[in-house]
Amino acid sequence: MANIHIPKAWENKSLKPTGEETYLNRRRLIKDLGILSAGLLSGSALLSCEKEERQNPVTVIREPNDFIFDGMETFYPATRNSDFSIDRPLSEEIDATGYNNFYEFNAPGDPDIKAIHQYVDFFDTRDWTIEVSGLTEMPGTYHLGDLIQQFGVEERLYRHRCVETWAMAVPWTGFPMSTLIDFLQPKETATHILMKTANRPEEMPGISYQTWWPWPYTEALELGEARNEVTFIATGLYGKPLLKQNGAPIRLVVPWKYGFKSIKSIVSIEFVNSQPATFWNATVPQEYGFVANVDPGVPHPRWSQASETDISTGERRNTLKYNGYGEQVAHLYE
Ligand SMILES: Nc1nc2c(c(=O)[nH]1)N[C@H]1C(S)=C(S)[C@@H](COP(=O)(O)O)O[C@H]1N2
Ligand SMILES: [Mo]
Repeated sequence: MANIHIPKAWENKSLKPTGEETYLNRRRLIKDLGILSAGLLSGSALLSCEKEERQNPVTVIREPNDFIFDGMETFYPATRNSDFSIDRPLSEEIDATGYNNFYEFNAPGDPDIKAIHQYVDFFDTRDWTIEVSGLTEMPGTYHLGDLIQQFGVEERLYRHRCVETWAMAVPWTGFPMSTLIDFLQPKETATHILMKTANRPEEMPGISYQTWWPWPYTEALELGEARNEVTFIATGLYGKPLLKQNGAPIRLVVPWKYGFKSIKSIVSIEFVNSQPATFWNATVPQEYGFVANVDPGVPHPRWSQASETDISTGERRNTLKYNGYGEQVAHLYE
């Protein structure tokens, strides 16, 4: 491997555009949703600060994932757990994998920050490990393959609601977070679980130019929330290992909270004894609370949260309190 220059994602101009039609459809959808993404955070103003001439390769990546461990493919597709079905049709796979939010891969000069799949090629998800530390009986470095082999995986259908008001419904594959927590045996003094995303400017173009954000991306849950039956660790989507734009190879899924809580590409887990600082909450606390439960009755300071737009159908529908998971989670907040 020595002496091989690996070009950064934004240096690679040789990729050929494919999937133009999908791209055009998506552009139309994005236009419909335009006001939302344009208004996302003060970041949109900052985004224009460094413009760079580049051709965007237009690809929707649906190829198999990078190697994670021998035999990974035998875990997909997984058996569906019928306790977690939903009231609405699933989003199209091409929309859930082509319309994303992942700030680490926002690219300089790209006005369309949803087409994350264009910038993920150099993100290396092979041989993934997770470092576990803090108030736990089981600190150490765990190989993702070992965790999947130990816990097994199942499929669950979940709604997803982004704080920017777009929404989808998708089949995740993975294991309950409670299974992982039971295995890691937090000490009695632990109150929260803190997670961090990979911080690799060489592979993630968004990190190297958005220097104003407090990388790495971090998120946290109170332990009762983390142990709730709904809280899921996803390693797959649509019956296949996760694609990079969706947070490969392992991410959190907390569907009763706004999407930013569902941290992607997790490299570390720490058990702590107080509410930790998290990426969006620390940066823009007046707009992004720590708890961040989906609530149509509580508007974002800059827009209503009463309704949402489906990324596949463009349908506008009313947002449900706790995104429809009240039966399972409301007791946590009483
Ligand atoms: N590390 C990291 N995780 C992240 C984000 C991010 O920018 N970085 N975006 C969040 C937001 S705002 C949403 S809505 C979801 C989007 O997940 P999806 O792209 O798989 O739909 O990922 C969340 N997880
Ligand atoms: Mo989001």
